[in-house]
Amino acid sequence: MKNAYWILGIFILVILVGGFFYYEYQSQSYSDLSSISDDSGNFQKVVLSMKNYNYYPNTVTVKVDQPVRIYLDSSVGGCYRTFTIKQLNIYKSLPTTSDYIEFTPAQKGTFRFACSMGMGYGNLIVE
Ligand SMILES: [Cu+2]
Repeated sequence: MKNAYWILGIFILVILVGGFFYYEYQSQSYSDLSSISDDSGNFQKVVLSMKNYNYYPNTVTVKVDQPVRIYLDSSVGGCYRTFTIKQLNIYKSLPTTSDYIEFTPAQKGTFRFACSMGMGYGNLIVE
Protein backbone atom coordinates (compact mmCIF):
# COMPACT_ATOMS: atom_id res chain seq x y z
CA MET A 1 0.00 0.00 0.00
CA LYS A 2 2.89 2.33 0.81
CA ASN A 3 4.31 1.73 -2.67
CA ALA A 4 1.12 3.00 -4.26
CA TYR A 5 1.49 6.35 -2.49
CA TRP A 6 5.08 6.63 -3.64
CA ILE A 7 4.11 6.02 -7.23
CA LEU A 8 1.27 8.52 -6.99
CA GLY A 9 3.61 11.09 -5.43
CA ILE A 10 6.22 10.69 -8.16
CA PHE A 11 3.52 10.84 -10.81
CA ILE A 12 2.19 14.16 -9.46
CA LEU A 13 5.72 15.54 -9.18
CA VAL A 14 6.48 14.65 -12.80
CA ILE A 15 3.30 16.41 -13.96
CA LEU A 16 4.08 19.53 -11.91
CA VAL A 17 7.70 19.77 -13.05
CA GLY A 18 6.76 18.99 -16.66
CA GLY A 19 4.00 21.59 -16.61
CA PHE A 20 6.33 24.20 -15.20
CA PHE A 21 8.95 23.66 -17.90
CA TYR A 22 6.31 23.58 -20.60
CA TYR A 23 4.93 26.91 -19.39
CA GLU A 24 8.40 28.46 -19.13
CA TYR A 25 9.26 27.24 -22.60
CA GLN A 26 6.08 28.65 -24.11
CA SER A 27 6.17 32.05 -22.43
CA GLN A 28 9.82 32.41 -23.36
CA SER A 29 9.22 31.71 -27.03
CA TYR A 30 6.18 33.97 -27.16
CA SER A 31 8.14 36.89 -25.77
CA ASP A 32 10.94 36.24 -28.26
CA LEU A 33 8.50 36.30 -31.12
CA SER A 34 6.60 39.39 -30.05
CA SER A 35 9.81 41.39 -30.00
CA ILE A 36 10.08 40.97 -33.75
CA SER A 37 7.83 43.09 -35.88
CA ASP A 38 8.00 43.84 -39.54
CA ASP A 39 4.92 45.25 -41.20
CA SER A 40 6.75 46.43 -44.28
CA GLY A 41 5.82 43.25 -46.15
CA ASN A 42 9.52 42.66 -46.58
CA PHE A 43 9.76 39.07 -45.45
CA GLN A 44 10.38 35.63 -46.84
CA LYS A 45 7.03 33.92 -47.00
CA VAL A 46 6.91 30.17 -46.42
CA VAL A 47 3.62 28.30 -46.71
CA LEU A 48 3.62 24.69 -45.64
CA SER A 49 0.96 22.17 -46.46
CA MET A 50 0.61 18.52 -45.66
CA LYS A 51 1.42 15.41 -47.68
CA ASN A 52 1.84 11.80 -46.53
CA TYR A 53 1.38 12.75 -42.87
CA ASN A 54 4.21 15.24 -43.01
CA TYR A 55 4.80 18.86 -43.85
CA TYR A 56 5.23 19.63 -47.52
CA PRO A 57 7.72 20.82 -48.52
CA ASN A 58 9.70 19.47 -45.61
CA THR A 59 12.93 21.12 -46.63
CA VAL A 60 12.73 24.91 -46.70
CA THR A 61 15.59 27.22 -47.61
CA VAL A 62 15.69 30.85 -46.43
CA LYS A 63 18.25 33.62 -46.33
CA VAL A 64 20.04 34.66 -43.17
CA ASP A 65 19.30 38.06 -41.52
CA GLN A 66 16.00 38.51 -43.35
CA PRO A 67 12.63 38.08 -41.65
CA VAL A 68 10.80 34.82 -42.32
CA ARG A 69 7.10 34.19 -41.97
CA ILE A 70 5.84 30.64 -41.83
CA TYR A 71 2.17 29.95 -42.58
CA LEU A 72 0.32 26.65 -42.54
CA ASP A 73 -2.33 26.12 -45.22
CA SER A 74 -5.74 24.51 -44.68
CA SER A 75 -4.49 20.98 -45.42
CA VAL A 76 -2.53 21.07 -42.15
CA GLY A 77 -4.59 19.83 -39.20
CA GLY A 78 -4.49 18.76 -35.58
CA CYS A 79 -1.24 18.89 -33.70
CA TYR A 80 0.58 19.70 -36.94
CA ARG A 81 -0.74 23.23 -36.47
CA THR A 82 1.52 23.66 -33.45
CA PHE A 83 4.83 24.40 -35.02
CA THR A 84 8.20 24.20 -33.31
CA ILE A 85 11.80 24.96 -34.14
CA LYS A 86 13.45 24.05 -30.88
CA GLN A 87 16.92 25.37 -31.71
CA LEU A 88 15.38 28.80 -32.32
CA ASN A 89 13.08 28.70 -29.27
CA ILE A 90 10.01 28.70 -31.46
CA TYR A 91 6.88 26.97 -30.24
CA LYS A 92 3.64 28.36 -31.53
CA SER A 93 0.16 27.26 -32.43
CA LEU A 94 -1.22 28.57 -35.72
CA PRO A 95 -4.97 27.94 -35.54
CA THR A 96 -5.85 29.59 -38.87
CA THR A 97 -4.22 29.97 -42.28
CA SER A 98 -3.62 33.68 -41.61
CA ASP A 99 -1.64 33.04 -38.43
CA TYR A 100 2.07 32.94 -38.86
CA ILE A 101 5.39 32.60 -37.11
CA GLU A 102 7.82 35.38 -37.77
CA PHE A 103 11.48 35.41 -36.90
CA THR A 104 14.76 36.55 -38.36
CA PRO A 105 17.37 33.81 -38.62
CA ALA A 106 20.60 35.27 -37.25
CA GLN A 107 22.89 32.44 -38.24
CA LYS A 108 23.35 30.01 -41.08
CA GLY A 109 22.71 26.35 -40.55
CA THR A 110 20.13 23.61 -40.67
CA PHE A 111 17.36 23.77 -38.11
CA ARG A 112 14.89 21.01 -37.55
CA PHE A 113 11.24 21.95 -37.38
CA ALA A 114 8.48 19.71 -36.11
CA CYS A 115 4.91 19.60 -34.93
CA SER A 116 4.35 19.72 -31.19
CA MET A 117 4.57 15.95 -30.88
CA GLY A 118 7.34 15.40 -33.41
CA MET A 119 5.28 13.33 -35.87
CA GLY A 120 5.72 15.80 -38.71
CA TYR A 121 9.14 17.29 -39.20
CA GLY A 122 11.57 18.75 -41.68
CA ASN A 123 14.55 21.01 -42.07
CA LEU A 124 14.83 24.75 -42.32
CA ILE A 125 18.07 25.58 -44.11
CA VAL A 126 19.39 29.08 -43.47
CA GLU A 127 22.02 30.16 -45.96
CU1 LIG B 1 2.10 16.03 -34.23
